[in-house]
This record gives sequence, structure tokens and C-alpha cells, in this order.
Amino acid sequence: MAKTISKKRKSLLKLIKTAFSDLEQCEKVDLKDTYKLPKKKIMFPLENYPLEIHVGLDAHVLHLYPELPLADQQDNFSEPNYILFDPDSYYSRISGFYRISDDDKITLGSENAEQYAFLNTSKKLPQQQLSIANYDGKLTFKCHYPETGSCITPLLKEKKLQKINKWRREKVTRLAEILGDPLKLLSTDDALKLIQKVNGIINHDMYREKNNNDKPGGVLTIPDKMNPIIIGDLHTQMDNLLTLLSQNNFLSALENGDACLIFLGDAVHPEIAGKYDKMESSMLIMDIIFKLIVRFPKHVFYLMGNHDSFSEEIGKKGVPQGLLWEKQLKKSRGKSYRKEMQQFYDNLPYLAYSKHFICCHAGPPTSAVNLHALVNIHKHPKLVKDLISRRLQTSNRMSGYNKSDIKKLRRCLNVGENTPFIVGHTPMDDEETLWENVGGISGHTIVYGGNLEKVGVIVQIGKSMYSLTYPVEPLTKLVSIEAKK
Ligand SMILES: [Mn+2]
Repeated sequence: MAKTISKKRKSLLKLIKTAFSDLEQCEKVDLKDTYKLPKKKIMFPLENYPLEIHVGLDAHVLHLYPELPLADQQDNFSEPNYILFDPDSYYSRISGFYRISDDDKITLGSENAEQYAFLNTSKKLPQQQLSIANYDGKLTFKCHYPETGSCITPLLKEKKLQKINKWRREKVTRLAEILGDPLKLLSTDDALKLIQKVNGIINHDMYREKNNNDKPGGVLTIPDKMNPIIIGDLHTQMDNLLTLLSQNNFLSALENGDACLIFLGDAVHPEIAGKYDKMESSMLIMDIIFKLIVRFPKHVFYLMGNHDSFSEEIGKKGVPQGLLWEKQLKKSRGKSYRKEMQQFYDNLPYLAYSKHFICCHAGPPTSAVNLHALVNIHKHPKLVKDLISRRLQTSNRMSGYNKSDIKKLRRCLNVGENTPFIVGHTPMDDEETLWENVGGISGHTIVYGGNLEKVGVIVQIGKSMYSLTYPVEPLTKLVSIEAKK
């Protein structure tokens, strides 16, 4: 086996050498088979191989990897995408990256705050240093300033090729250890014990100011130094949740206490046509979220959404999902479980914030508000409605919220005037999972976690909040297989 690999490597190297025969070897980095990029555009002769790039005078190291699925044969991966990242941060903390999809191009240079945050590139780079483009899986490079230099090194060793997927496989194993089999419904007894534990945790939430009834109030104050990982309405898509937990360093940041998960509500009730009335997947996803809360009681938070209810008003296309949900819980898990679920809903927070962000399920309050009212939100039905059901104002929905409501909320919470305001509830189309500056309101982001193909998340990188998207993978199956081992 080893022999075949080394033979293959040699022939690949030969191919690259021939393709790059008119290029000089890179002077700045002392690596074998490293090529200095010329001013003219060149095409890298291999597809689906990772590369190391040294950018600029300080030869800052970036990696460019094909984005490959953990399981074989996945439609979501039909396009040859590459991801560009700083290996120093990528494998060690919550970090950013760029996805270079077919026909995408990225130009590295200065004056781009996001690039500094995602790639830790030097601020001394020229405005445009290096462009990388993907044409149908083939990568091209153009070095705008050869004087300041950029080099590429193909990473052909098997260990390097497999690095990302090996790293993610370990996370799948860890997920199976923490969560057990995500496809196996808990016994009635275990389910009841689990939700009782969750309610005990929520009733003593240290990050919530108490309301007038001496219960944790509607507002969750996240410590400024805790990195939030904000997940939109999952609507039972377990693969989406597991995909997120297997990506980046979300799980390890959760385990070492640096980060917290914030669910924006509506994890239940499928949004897939023909399955609106199926409630088993809602039980499975709540069990997993409850396991996460019990495992990380100070680092996993669930905010109230409009679907987190047994109300007859909650449904989809005439299917009364609230009522069906209640019926299913009574039938499968008994009346006491149903009662505990109602208690869970009664005690949930409605809004979370720190000086870096504000989030809630649907929208900001649409009338005058103060912190005391938000803490005592149960006494204010209109506030409840605003936070879990209100949508953005449009010409045919004048009752919606608008820019000035968001501004007022920021002022009420005493955060900066550009603090991102993040909600779920209103996906803007069927294609995406994240929408930024929605309605032309700067810092107003919508994240939806129920898309079957991609799943977005909002995280803090450096001092700012950024949106990241990942292709959804069938990880429920993989974690389930791993849990049975
Ligand atoms: Mn909703």
C-alpha cells in the first residue's frame, strides 16, 4: 500500500513539475516542490488535492482543501468546492474560512477586516496580493505582486490529504459518546428523568435576572467572553444539528467552556411537505437538545419559539402541529412528560444578548420597551408575540417590525448601535440558510436551520459576529453507527 502511494505521489509530482516547468522554485520558503507564483494567471494541474499557500513577505501559511463529505456519495457535494483557511487556527479554535465554489474567486489583500479575522493575514499585504479562483474544480492563481511573493506547495502525502476528514471523524466519535444513538427514542422513564433534569437546570439559570415571581426572567445575559454559537430553527433536522457539531471547533469549544450553543427555538415540527403531522422526529431532536443541556448546563441555551407550544394555533398548511405534538407526547411518554414539556416552555428565556450580539426567535418589540418588561415578559402578551411571531415589515405587512424597533432594542439593552441583531423564524427563500442585512437593515441577520442542503450558524470570531455555512451531511446515520460500536 505504502509503495503504491509513494509511486502515485511521484507521478503527481512529475505532472506538477511539467506543468510548472517555467516557474522558479520559491525562494522564501525552504520546502521541496514549492513554486513561486508569477504575475500571470496559472492553473494548478490537479483536482481534489490540497495545497499549502505562503502569502506575502511574511510567508503566512494558508491551506486550501477540497471540501469532501464524510460519507461516500453525497449529492450536496456534487460541485467541487475548496475551502481556504489558516491551519494554525482552523484545527485549534472557532475560526473562519472561505469556501471557493465553482466559479468563485477570492482576492487576498489588505483592507479586509473579515480576511484578518478568518485567515490572520498580514495587514502589510498590498491591497490585492493573490487571487484564487475555481473553474469547475480546477484552481487558478494570480499573484498581483510577485515582488512581495506568494508560493504554493501541493500536499500530496496521504496523511495531509485525509487530515480534515480524520479530524471530523474524531468529532463524530465524540458526538456518539456524548449523545448516544440519535435515532433511538428514549424509554418513557429515561425521557421523563431527562426532561426533569432539564427543567431543574433552567429553573436555576444563573445568567437570567429573576422576574417578579422569583423565577428566571425572559432575558439571558451571556458573558461577553463566552463565544456564542447561534443556531436557527431546526424543525427536526437532526442531520443539520449534527453537521454543525462536527464542524469547526464548536464541540471542543463547548467542552472546554469557551463557547455556548444558543438555539433560536422551533427545533420541533417538520417543515417537509407530506410530513407536517409526523411528530416522532420532534421527540428525537428534543431528546438530543435535552442531552446537550444536561451535559453542558451552563453552555447550552434554548430560546422560546412560536412552535414550542401545544397551541391549536400552531401548524403548517392546516396541519395542527401544536395539538398533534401534545397528543404524541401524551401517547408515547405519558401525561407527566407532557406536563414537564409545558413547564419547559413556561420557563424558557425569550432573548439572549451580550455586548457582541442580540438574538431572539422572531423580532424585536414593536412598542416602547424596557429591560424590566422583558424580564417579566409573561405579564406582557404583546411582547411575547413580538419576540416569537413578529415578522419584518413589508409593503404588504405593515404590522411587522422595522429598523427603528431594532434600534430601540439595542438602546434598551444598552449595547452599541451596530450590535448584530439575529433572528430565525422567517426564512427569506428555500435556497439559503442565512440572510444578512435583511430589509436593508445593517447587522440584521436571519438564520434558518431547517434547510435540507445547507446549514448556517452565527459565531463570534475575534470581536465580531460572522455567518458560516456548511453542507448538510447524513451524520445521524454515522453517529448512530458509531454509538452502536
Ligand atoms: Mn417560528
